[in-house]
Amino acid sequence: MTKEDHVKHLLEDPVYAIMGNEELCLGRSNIDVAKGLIEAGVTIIQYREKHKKWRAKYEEAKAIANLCHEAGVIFIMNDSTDLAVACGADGIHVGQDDAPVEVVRRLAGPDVFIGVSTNTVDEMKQALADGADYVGFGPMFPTRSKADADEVVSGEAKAFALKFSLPVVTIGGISLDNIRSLYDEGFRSFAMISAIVGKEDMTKAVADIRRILQ
Ligand code: TZP
Ligand code: MG
Repeated sequence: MTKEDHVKHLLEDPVYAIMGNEELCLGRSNIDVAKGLIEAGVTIIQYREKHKKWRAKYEEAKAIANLCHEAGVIFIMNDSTDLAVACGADGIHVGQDDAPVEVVRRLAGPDVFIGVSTNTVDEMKQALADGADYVGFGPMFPTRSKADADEVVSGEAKAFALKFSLPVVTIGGISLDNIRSLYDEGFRSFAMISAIVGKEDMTKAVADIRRILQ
């Protein structure tokens, strides 16, 4: 699949699973979580590990990237361009304090898609101007999975996001109880940590999410 196919897929499959750190995954290892997500039919997986050393992240992310690619699943690396390139990630997701899109593009080349975390209208406009391929947008609701999360997005930013020209992946506090309301507002892509990898039965969690979006 090309970069364009990958980005298109973000809007075709609403479920974007983020792995979180292992403590958000009920003690399961990242590898086991990735296997479980693939078994659950998730097709977009982001590796987001804030605590381990580079070598440990590299070893497990490389293994997870291989599992994803064997299964035809899109693999996205959070934060680190070097890890993304080293593991053959399809996409890289950077925050406002990570490497700028232009630098990520220069290091990773033209075939990798780049997502940027945004919270405001200005950040979305900047991501577009910088050449991002999609934006993460949130938090939509309060979240306990990210200690330094921004304020919940404003109504103005939401209205802008719904008309934005780049794919918008919503994030932050999304659960079975509120995902349908976002869908009904017009959002089509939902990144989740606790609602998926924080559940004992990830297959059921993903199936429940898909059912509620039908
Ligand atoms: N970025 C903004 S909110 C958030 C991240 C990584 C945490 C999302 O986790 P959850 O458990 O889906 O609220
Ligand atoms: Mg980051």
